[in-house]
Amino acid sequence: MDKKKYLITSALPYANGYIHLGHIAGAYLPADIFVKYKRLKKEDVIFICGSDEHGTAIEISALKEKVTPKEIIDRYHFANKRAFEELGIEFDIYSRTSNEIHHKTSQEFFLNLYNKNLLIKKSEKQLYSEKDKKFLADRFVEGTCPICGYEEARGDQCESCGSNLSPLELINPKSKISGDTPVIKESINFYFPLEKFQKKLEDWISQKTNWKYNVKNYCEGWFKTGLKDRAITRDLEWGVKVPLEGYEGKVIYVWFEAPIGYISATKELFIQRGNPEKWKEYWCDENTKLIHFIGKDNIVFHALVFPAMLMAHGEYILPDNVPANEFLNLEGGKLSKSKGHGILVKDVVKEYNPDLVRYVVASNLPENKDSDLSIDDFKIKNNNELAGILGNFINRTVVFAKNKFNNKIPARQNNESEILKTIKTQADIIEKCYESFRFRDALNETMNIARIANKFFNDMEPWNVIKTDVNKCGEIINDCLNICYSLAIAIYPILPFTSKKILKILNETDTELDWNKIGNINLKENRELGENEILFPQIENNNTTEDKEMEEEISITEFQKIKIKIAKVITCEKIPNSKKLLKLKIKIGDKEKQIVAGIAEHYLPDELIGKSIVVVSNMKKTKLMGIDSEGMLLAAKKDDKLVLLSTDKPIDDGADVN
Ligand code: B3M
Ligand code: ZN
Repeated sequence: MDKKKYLITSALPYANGYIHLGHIAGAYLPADIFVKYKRLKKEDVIFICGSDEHGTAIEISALKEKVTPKEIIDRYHFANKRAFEELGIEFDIYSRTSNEIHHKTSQEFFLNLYNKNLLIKKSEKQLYSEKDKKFLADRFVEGTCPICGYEEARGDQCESCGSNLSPLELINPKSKISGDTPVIKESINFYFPLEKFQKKLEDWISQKTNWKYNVKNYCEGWFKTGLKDRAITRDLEWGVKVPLEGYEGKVIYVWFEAPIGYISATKELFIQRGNPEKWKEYWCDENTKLIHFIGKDNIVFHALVFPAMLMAHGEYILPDNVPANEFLNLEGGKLSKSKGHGILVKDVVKEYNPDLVRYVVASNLPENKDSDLSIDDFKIKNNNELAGILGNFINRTVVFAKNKFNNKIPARQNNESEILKTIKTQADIIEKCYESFRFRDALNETMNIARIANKFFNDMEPWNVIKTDVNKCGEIINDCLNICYSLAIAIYPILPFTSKKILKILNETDTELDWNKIGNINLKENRELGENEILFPQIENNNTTEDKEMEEEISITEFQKIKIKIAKVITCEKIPNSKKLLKLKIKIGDKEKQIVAGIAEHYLPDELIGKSIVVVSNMKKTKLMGIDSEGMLLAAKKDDKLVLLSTDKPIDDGADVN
């Protein structure tokens, strides 16, 4: 039999908002932890994600901001891609559903079902605006609620009385685009025959003995009510066009094409890797386990609708598991971007070590029920657990080796170690947690390695043993250092950045970690250790943003110390291995200087050559990535936007800015 493969997906976030910790807890961190664990187990695994860039929500955001949908999706796609990276979430690909390959793949999928006569055509009355020249989808109309009389009810729902509505029920409907009064017009749309698949789905899910209770239970609820056919095309502009003549002005419904995005992204990944046919080894091979990580609001699409689509298509595997999570609440209220009180990833990583963020979220994962995250958790978990237990063990071991064994790994007499055997058993326990998607338990059992290790250190009293038996003490410290290495492996799925730091402290050059080495004697004797580092500095108080925004006032003399001048860019180039930095040669009057600036994500080198910019010219020389920088350029920054300051009329370089 071929080796098992894993195809892991995380829900494709809509590219109309920033990723927050509620998203991370639902679909991204658990998936990343699982993938990292599988990579340590040397399994064949690919991890797929990308932006979901269609749907009315995106069109509405564009309308509100008076920009094109393209502008919206570009803004959030790149911002979210970066946020995931900053949190150490490593997809093999973070694609986008606006890519051509996705449009093609979705259209092929649609045609496959159409050609098998599986799709149902239905003509329905809809609101049409002559002025906007389009049918108005639910969210594009507003009118008076027929139930409560609220005047700004949406086409799908009245926000005042909560009633579900259809656009045709609204009294005095108006287009949200132009205010035009729409007329009723017939339109033909396609339906997917979900009802027909109920029996097949029920049989399939009944065999899934390892699915989470909440997911199965939810599906059973749907079966009880009875599955209904679903419209899979819409009268909209923005989206994947219906690939049939006579259906111009219609797109495939976003929830039909978005999950196909998992397939398109896999295709794209292997095109990038120069092996364009290899995606089939994942999608068309029964040895592949397809696992969808999602939040509970997406269960119906991943556990019922998409599997039914895959059954109808016939050439693809079905999901092996859909380990959906519940919701993560923040201080009692739901962490949702629509309510606007979530903690955004892009902000939280500026405040805290990304591993602390991963740890706090992982220990609060809403695996079986909604869970609650409190802001105090960052401080408490950092100080009491990460610093107090994990950091403490690494630090006391390394400091002991440094002070008493010349910063070297002391020799051992004996190749058996009881304590390492205990650690190995602990690894087996953690493995079972991962295999059954119990990540909170996995975290706790991982921390138990550090707890066991601290107890060992206390019980063995190396500080006393050294007085009478240096060799025995060396053996204890050798055990402890090997536990540090085991910890670097065991924590990697949850705390990848800290894992790397531990390897550096141990001066371990073999960074290719292997889960099966946990509890082994891995470290070479007598080798020198690296430099110690405090892994989790204590957090004293959670600074509130208000504190930070308090501006300190300065005097004119203080301001005059800063020399700001106009400079001309002579040359500009990227700095190898740096995403952010550009190296510029600038001319300020008769002086030339070199500066390094963190603007590579916003400007191409060629764009800058010849430009006049504003710089602080009397900065102390400093080094960035080993390169001298003798000044600082001025730029304005808000959220993810950065623009260079310039003058409104040309002026010679060297001019003073006061
Ligand atoms: N974009 C919904 C969401 O972000 C949707 C998921 C698509 S997964 C194929 O919650
Ligand atoms: Zn109402």
